[in-house]
Amino acid sequence: MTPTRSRAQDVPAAVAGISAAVLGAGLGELAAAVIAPAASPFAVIGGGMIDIAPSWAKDLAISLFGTGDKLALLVGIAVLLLVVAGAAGVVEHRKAPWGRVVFGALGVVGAIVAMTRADAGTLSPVPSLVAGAAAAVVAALLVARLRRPPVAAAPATGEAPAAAPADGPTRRGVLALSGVAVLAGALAALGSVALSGGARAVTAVRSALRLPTPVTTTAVPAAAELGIDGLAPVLTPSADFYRIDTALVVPQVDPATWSLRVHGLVEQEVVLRWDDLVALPQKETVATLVCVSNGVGGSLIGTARWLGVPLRDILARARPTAEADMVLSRSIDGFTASSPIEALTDERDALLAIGMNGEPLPIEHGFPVRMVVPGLYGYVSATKWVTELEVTRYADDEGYWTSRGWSARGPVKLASRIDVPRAGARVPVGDAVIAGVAWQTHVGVAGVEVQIDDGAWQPATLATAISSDTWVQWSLPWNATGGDHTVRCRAISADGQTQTPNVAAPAPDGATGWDELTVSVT
Ligand SMILES: Nc1nc2c(c(=O)[nH]1)N[C@H]1C(S)=C(S)[C@@H](COP(=O)(O)O)O[C@H]1N2
Ligand SMILES: [Mo]
Repeated sequence: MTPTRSRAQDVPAAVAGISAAVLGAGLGELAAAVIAPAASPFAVIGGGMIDIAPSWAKDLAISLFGTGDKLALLVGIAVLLLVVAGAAGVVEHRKAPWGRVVFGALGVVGAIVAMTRADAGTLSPVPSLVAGAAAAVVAALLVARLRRPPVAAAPATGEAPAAAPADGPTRRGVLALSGVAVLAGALAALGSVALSGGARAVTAVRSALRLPTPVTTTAVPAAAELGIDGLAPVLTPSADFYRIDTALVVPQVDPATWSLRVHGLVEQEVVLRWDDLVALPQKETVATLVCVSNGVGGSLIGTARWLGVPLRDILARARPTAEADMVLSRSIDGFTASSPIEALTDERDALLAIGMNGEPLPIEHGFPVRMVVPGLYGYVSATKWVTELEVTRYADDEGYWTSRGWSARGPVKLASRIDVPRAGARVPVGDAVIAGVAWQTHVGVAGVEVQIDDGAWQPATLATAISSDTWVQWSLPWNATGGDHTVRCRAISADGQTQTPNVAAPAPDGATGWDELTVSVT
């Protein structure tokens, strides 16, 4: 080992590797923003990781970070990348050109993943290749400088060059250049944000849209809202509506280019464009959407007004054949959901929705078109950014989550939640109220019972239900006595079932068990 490659230079070599990675990543994001927004290196690597991650890892991510799971993933990828980049810098210094090779290989892996994404185009590999190549070149240049003897110390004779002192001008020069690379990378990343033109264009199209007037609407009775402080409002504002999907970058779909293809086991293949869809008779309904990952007492549930065309009208045009028992809906980003065909063709308001709470669908909730099916968990029914309905059979195909171990059919289970008081709250002695929501969408809720400590189950008062497709609020007055109390609730469905106390995890087909909390009355 020559003295110039001593360990003393490991730190600047690692810094050089990290700054090369920052510059490469920034340039990769910038390239993506300009030529292929869906192929941002971070988005494709993260998307690939989401698709290959085992379900337990996803459950863990959702339980740890909730709807911040995607941000957590991106931060995790960034940290991992910086660690690998630091190591690659050291390797480049000790065993050139292997550090460069690591950066190049990362770029190639990103490019391959980008090409395998559902929304890949011809330019998809380019951003990752740009990132890898830029990082490799910058790392090589910076690390090579570390080996250069300081100009002033250049040997006059033919001896081996003297080692650069650990804090000599060479090291300082490399650190300064690394700083410049990091700054340039950060500027490129900022530029990529400013340039994400696709997102701005679709946002503008969405704001300019006028929704058609519905032919029928669902009334929301005033008595559906109990108006209790801390109780989830019966209609969830769009801004507060939970969001769950596998999309790291929200798909940007322009209605002008959107189309829906209905094919498979049908007598007549149908292609519907935006203008065709808005010309059809629209229905406005109110429905509760709930995620199969919603744990007991969880908040992955919301209720909205949805505007759209009944899916049975769309399917009727294609005339499914008798052997079909499933519709596999597909999103522009490759997500698929397997819905039982009867849930899309029976009397229920299963919608191909274009509106949410009186506005076009928010982009993250599926703009311009999504599905909403009362009675089924979102993962088997609520496809956002939907572009394809394939009429098929459960024996022949499966949805995104089914291939990852979740059940093929996902009817919503009977559940109830306590919103008031909050768990761990301090309640003053005297008149209090216990309140919450209960649901089994498309079945309906007939009652809710509350138990305090080991007392008798007491019937709560139900608010007026909007319909059997929505959750219902409930409340019970409580004369709170001093001390710690356990409060639990259970629902009774419109078909006479009592919510089971048996505890089940969300996987594979939805959580069960009673919601329970402890409050101290003082
Ligand atoms: N394209 C697409 N649609 C999707 C998903 C997805 O990952 N991608 N997730 C589904 C799941 S699991 C749920 S619970 C609902 C959530 O809809 P929301 O985000 O509008 O609340 O969307 C469904 N539709
Ligand atoms: Mo979900």
